[in-house]
Amino acid sequence: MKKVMVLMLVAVCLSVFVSPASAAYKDEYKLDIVPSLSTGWGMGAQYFADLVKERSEGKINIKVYPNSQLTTGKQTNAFMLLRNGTIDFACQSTINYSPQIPELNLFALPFFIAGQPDRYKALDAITNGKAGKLVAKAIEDKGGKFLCFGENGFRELTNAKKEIHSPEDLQGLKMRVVGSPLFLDTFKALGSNPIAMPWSDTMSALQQGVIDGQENPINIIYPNKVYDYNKYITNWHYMGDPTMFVVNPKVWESFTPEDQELILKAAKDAAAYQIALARVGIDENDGGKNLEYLKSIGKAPEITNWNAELERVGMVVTNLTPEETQKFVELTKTLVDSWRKTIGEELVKAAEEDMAAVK
Ligand code: X2X
Repeated sequence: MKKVMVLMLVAVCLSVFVSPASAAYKDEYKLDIVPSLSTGWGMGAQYFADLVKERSEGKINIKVYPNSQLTTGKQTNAFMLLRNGTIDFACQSTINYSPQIPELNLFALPFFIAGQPDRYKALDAITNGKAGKLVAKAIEDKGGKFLCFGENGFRELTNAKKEIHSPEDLQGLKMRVVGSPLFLDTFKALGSNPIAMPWSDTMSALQQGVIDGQENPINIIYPNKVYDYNKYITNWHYMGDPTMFVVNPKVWESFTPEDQELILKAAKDAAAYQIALARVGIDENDGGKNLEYLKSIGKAPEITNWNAELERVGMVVTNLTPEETQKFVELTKTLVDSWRKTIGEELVKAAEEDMAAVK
């Protein structure tokens, strides 16, 4: 009799644990992003959440928390919070995870990708190539489930004081950068006065004149109306800034294989959208393919020529000549060499090979 009772108890316990995984799904999964929902980054993240909800028929509900709400403004702590489960999902910039995952500094090496004949082809070669696999592995080794790369965009320079054509023009300017050491090194090497600051404080710092300028992709600059305080933009494309769709590994394991597949597919679709948004009207060599793609998914953008639009809202747009760019490259060469070691020779070499293969 006692044995039967024990067996029955075991059966009851098991039924609780072995019940369909979906029963254990959370009511809401929190997804972390740094900027607002009106940026290309934010729109891509929201599209991901929408696709997952729609395709899972409401079973998986991801909520996008913009403006670094989940990290209370401390965007460079974001990976730790994903790892410890405070954050379930993220669409994050490699820059913000780089303090914990040094390999991610690869993308921020100044002029490493921009120095290639076609910077977009070069970036794709890395994210889809050997280097991209090594980066994904570095994230997984540190405790994040990697899904795919999206895109924030190539980062450009804005300021309130003057047109920047050369490092001399940057001398002494107070430039806001992300709190990641490579950015401080780069902006010091160029002769400016870099100030590390979260994005959430940047617009008010620009407004108050605490800083003269900042660097970000046009996709962040425009929706935040940086042009209200910074009249000048220099398109120097000095680093490519991919985003990464990632999940807390325990959360990932809690999904059925079918739902994992659904989520991965949605992340890839959302990433394709985010990448096209980061490039349309900016990539001068895309032959119209980004616009075509956005039209094909019913998401044609309003603005298809960004330089013209930035001028329309009052900015002075400076496009550097190759000779002008070269001066910035020369001043950052030594730091690129020293950062190669921090990032890892194997990874940097893999990226160079990936890029060389598409030249
Ligand atoms: O802080 C920034 O500059 C931003 C919004 O681009 C990132 O999160 C890397």
